[in-house]
Amino acid sequence: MHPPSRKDFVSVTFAEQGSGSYNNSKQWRRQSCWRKWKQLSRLQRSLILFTLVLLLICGIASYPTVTEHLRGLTGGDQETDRGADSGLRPGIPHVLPEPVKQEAPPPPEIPSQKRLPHKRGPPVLQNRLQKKGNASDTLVEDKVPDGKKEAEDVGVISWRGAVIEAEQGTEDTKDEENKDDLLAKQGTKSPEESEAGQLEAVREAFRHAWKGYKDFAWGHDELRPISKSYGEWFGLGLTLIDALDTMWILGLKSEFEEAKAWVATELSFNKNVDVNLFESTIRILGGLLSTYHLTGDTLFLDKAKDIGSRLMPAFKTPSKIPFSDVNIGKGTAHPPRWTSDSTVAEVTSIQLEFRELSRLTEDTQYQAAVGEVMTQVHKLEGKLDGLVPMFINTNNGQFTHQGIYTLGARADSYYEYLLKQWIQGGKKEDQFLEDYVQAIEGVKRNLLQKSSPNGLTFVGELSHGQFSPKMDHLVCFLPGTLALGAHNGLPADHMDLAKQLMETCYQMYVQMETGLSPEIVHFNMHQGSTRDIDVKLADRHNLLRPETVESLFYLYRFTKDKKYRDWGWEILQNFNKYTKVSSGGYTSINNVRDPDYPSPRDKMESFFLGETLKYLYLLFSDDTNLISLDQYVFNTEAHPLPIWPATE
Ligand code: DMJ
Repeated sequence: MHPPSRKDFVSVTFAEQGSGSYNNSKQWRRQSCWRKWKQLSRLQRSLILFTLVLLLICGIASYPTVTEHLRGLTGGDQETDRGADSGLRPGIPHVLPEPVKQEAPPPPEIPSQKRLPHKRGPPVLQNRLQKKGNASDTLVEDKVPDGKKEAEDVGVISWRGAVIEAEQGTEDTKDEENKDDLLAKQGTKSPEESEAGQLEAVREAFRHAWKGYKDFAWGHDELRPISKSYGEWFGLGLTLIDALDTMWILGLKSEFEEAKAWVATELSFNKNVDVNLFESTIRILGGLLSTYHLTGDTLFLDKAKDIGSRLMPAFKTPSKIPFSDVNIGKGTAHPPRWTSDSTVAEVTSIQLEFRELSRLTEDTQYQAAVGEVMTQVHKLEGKLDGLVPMFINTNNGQFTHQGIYTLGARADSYYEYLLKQWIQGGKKEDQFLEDYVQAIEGVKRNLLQKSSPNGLTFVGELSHGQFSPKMDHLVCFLPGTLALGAHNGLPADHMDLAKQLMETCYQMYVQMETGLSPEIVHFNMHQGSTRDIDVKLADRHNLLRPETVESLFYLYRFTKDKKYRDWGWEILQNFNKYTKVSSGGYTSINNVRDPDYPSPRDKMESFFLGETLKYLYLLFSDDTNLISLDQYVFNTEAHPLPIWPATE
């Protein structure tokens, strides 16, 4: 017998046999399983089905923890404070009725090297991050602890996100057990650096952030420092414009000049692009107006007039309550896709800027448009002791989604702008003052509580009569605003409250393992609690927000109490330690509770340069004439606008 040729063997005999026997055995197995199943008694079959259903339910029950964590890691693409940030929509109110929970016992301390990889986020996200990033740009620890090894197995780079210079080291050991000791200790901590050294440290931080923006995101909206790229929101050079007056105030002349050249030659608002009315007003219009005032350069005034007039179509609504979005190229405006509502804080926090534009241009249309909004909101039903709901309808001008009251996202700067419009206009417009004072009384009556065990004063939220001990970091603007009010003659107890809330906002930083505050905290109120502050998994991120250092600036200016400066210094050091990216820029992070892996989000918000670093600089400066609070009022994006002279 001749052996079969190689061709026959492979293509006919072996291949057919192979595939045939595979299919046959699969079919055979299926049939045999089915036969066995049919041979079982009804009881046996029911038992097996019951067990399977039980397993399925267990699986589903453990799922929310994972999804919650996922939500925290992914977030919205544009995370600001108005809800687009947290992916929230009016139909899903941000403040859900939340019963006061029984305090769970504190979780046992897990040594960092024993932490499970799931704490660092799902592998799919980690991989994506790693691919986008460049490992060579992040500091890799020499010795990788066990926990890190696990993380690397699923594709995580060992990231610290920080250039830690010797003099920037900070105490990161937190005495979790003894909060009394902790509070006492923190009050006595004092930096060694001189005023000049601290000012230079802020300048240095700015230069580092600017280097990242310049190298990888020049002319774009936001730097993505890990991936060395940029993100676009409006496509208008948002970070550059937001940072203009900061550079001026910090004395960074060459940086300012190159940015100014870009504004002169590249910045055009004649673009077919949808912008958010509030965000572009506070960052772009506000930034250009303040830079005009500081420099006297009409380039910035001309640009301010251009963007201001292009935003006006937003006010063409049946109620004159503006739409949230404007196409500045087409001159059309519209609400978000899913509703005809606007956010209350957004429509009531554009007034300082448009009022100033009217004063400068002697064109009353801007002031009239934003004044109409305030007049209507003043008269509306649906407030609780001066506290406003979070949404307002652009068709009928009424509040919607009523019954929820917060000083956080979607309502915060309404209160700030009541006081600041009164100050801007020379303290003559009594309606603003009345509404502000009434609202602060409303806060005291409805939202103010103390935590346990240390009695931290905090501002919670109210949802349909139910109190929630939840406080956004955004609320930390309030100590500064209260102090500003007291400085302008409002009752002394506003200052007392400012000081108490300032302490609380500081504790939101210092009680975290990184010394940086999470986005949202929950306070414990039950006697016997062992700690004051809890943080949910989804709320552990830090976006480099300014509110606490903003308030520290006001408190220091008015009291000269050194501790506020010391607290700001600690915060700056922790930004340097956990958010500074070696190739340039700072990044928001996902987890303020994990100093070993804060988990970079790969985004530097424009307000880090526009606000956070500016307020830190002003905090460390003893020159009270550097943006005197008797001559300027800061808009909600930290752009100083002049207080109008008494003669006007
Ligand atoms: C900034 O855009 C402004 O400070 C605004 O009022 C609140 N959100 C960010 C900073 O957190």
